[in-house]
Amino acid sequence: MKALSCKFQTSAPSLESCPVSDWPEFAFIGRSNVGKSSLLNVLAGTKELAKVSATPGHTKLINFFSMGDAWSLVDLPGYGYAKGARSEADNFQRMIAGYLTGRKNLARVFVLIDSRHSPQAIDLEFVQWLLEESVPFALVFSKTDLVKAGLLGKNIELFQSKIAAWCGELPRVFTTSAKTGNGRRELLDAIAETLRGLSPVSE
Ligand SMILES: Nc1nc2c(ncn2[C@@H]2O[C@H](COP(=O)(O)OP(=O)(O)O)[C@@H](O)[C@H]2O)c(=O)[nH]1
Ligand SMILES: [Mg+2]
Repeated sequence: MKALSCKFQTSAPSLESCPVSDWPEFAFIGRSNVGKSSLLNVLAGTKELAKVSATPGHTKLINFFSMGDAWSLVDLPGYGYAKGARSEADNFQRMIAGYLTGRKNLARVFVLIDSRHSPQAIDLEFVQWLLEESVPFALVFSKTDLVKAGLLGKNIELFQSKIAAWCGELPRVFTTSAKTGNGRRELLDAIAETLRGLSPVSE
């Protein structure tokens, strides 16, 4: 896949205010600090993504970026920090759930998991919810440069064994490092593959 032009499109506080679009969307989510902004930068080959994503106000919104005038990369707010009032946390969940279950052109969700840790309850709960709602997703084990290959493999296996009972087929797994660029090609290839699968077949 050649270099793509990545442009910030817009931010939305709810499903209702998301832009009307036919472009397939690939959404990224994970707990705060998992390395989402860093990975999105590496994927897009730009600093713009992380800059927007880190701007106060934008961090709690759904941020849309156009990729090469063909698909969109969607940066969802990080889960896991239930700071603030209860009603604020509820609103936040509603926004994420609304987008993930209601967005017609959502092609796939990538759930980032910190590869240094054994399975965390909050990630497992989120993955269980995605499975219950039949939202198509893949797992992305991030920050692989910080973990030895043996432990990485063990943490992936542990995570898979925890979720196996909830799914017929295990979700696809990617490993990435924003530091070394590991996994960038595989993720972009998977996106390209999904896009090809979505395109109308021409005779
Ligand atoms: N060594 C290493 N550090 C990373 C990697 N990805 C992110 N970080 C660091 O982890 C911290 C959180 O990253 P960030 O991308 O802001 O996480 P976000 O909150 O999920 O957007 C920052 O200090 C990053 O420099 C990675 O792949 N390798
Ligand atoms: Mg971030």
